[in-house]
Amino acid sequence: MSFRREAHVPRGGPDGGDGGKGGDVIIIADENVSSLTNLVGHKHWQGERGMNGKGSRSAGRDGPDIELRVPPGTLVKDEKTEEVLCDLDHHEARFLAAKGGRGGRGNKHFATATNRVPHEFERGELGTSRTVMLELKLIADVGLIGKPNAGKSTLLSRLSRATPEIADYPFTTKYPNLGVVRIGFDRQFVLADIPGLIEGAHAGVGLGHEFLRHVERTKVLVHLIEPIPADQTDPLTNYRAIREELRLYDESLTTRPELVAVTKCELSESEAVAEQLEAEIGHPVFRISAVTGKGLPDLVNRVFEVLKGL
Ligand SMILES: Nc1nc2c(ncn2[C@@H]2O[C@H](COP(=O)(O)OP(=O)(O)OP(=O)(O)O)[C@@H](O)[C@H]2O)c(=O)[nH]1
Ligand SMILES: [Mg+2]
Repeated sequence: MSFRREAHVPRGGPDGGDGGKGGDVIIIADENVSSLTNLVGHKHWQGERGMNGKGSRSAGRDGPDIELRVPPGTLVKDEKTEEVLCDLDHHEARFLAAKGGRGGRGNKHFATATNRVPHEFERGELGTSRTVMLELKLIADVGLIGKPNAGKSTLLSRLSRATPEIADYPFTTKYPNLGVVRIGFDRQFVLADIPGLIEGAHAGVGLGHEFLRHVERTKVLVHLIEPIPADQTDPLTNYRAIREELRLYDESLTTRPELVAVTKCELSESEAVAEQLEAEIGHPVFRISAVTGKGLPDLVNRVFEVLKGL
């Protein structure tokens, strides 16, 4: 509340300016951020307070907003109900996590014909506060799928700078790994190594169920088939089993573009397996070897073409 007081201006009238708005807390997806680690350890984020209004009709400055930058693919969930409040799925997507309070109005707003000396003014509102959970879902262009031990992690490590764990036993990979596959100077795609899928994965068996969610978010699938599985299973049966898991989990996954590759093709048995698969699915199957590097450029180029065509 303020009144204009100045020499030679009798009864200058009310001139209390408005208070500034409090700063918001905004969560923004930014493709230059690759993980949530920079938010770990810091639990409270508060927009700055707006400044008070002053005399001479001067309004208080708004408090600056706080912007939390997170990788695209971050889900904002309600802490209690775990309801998804926002899916920040693309660069620059924004979510207003907590709104700063509105500034109060100064007494100049309260002048009327009958009340020319208003002593009324408003106090600023309190801002809102909210507790949210941030969860990063990966967004890869291409997902590597297949039975455990098919050679998925090895392939990812050959094609990108990712360093997933590799071993000659099933279920080596417990969490998806991401790698950027570069072709020449200016073309690239993001490849995800997804933990091995087994029968019943759609219903939660093995590690599969949780990771079928990640498969769902990829645009192209590369299905790897091991020619001589250590568990003596039949490669063709394995191929069909994975396709069936995809179908049971989500029918729409069966129409997602899929490239099929027989791995470990430096082993002599692999050619017969590739031919059988081609007969079954009616289109060419890649023969690749992460050991010799054979077939890798062909596969990568084809993946890139399919992505470009989408
Ligand atoms: N001979 C040969 N062995 C390979 C090739 N690629 C992978 N392997 C071997 O196959 C085994 C399994 O490879 P991984 O890359 O761990 O298989 P994965 O599909 O990621 O397996 P999970 O993570 O358990 O699902 C390892 O012993 C690899 O060394 C290949 O091209 N030729
Ligand atoms: Mg693996």
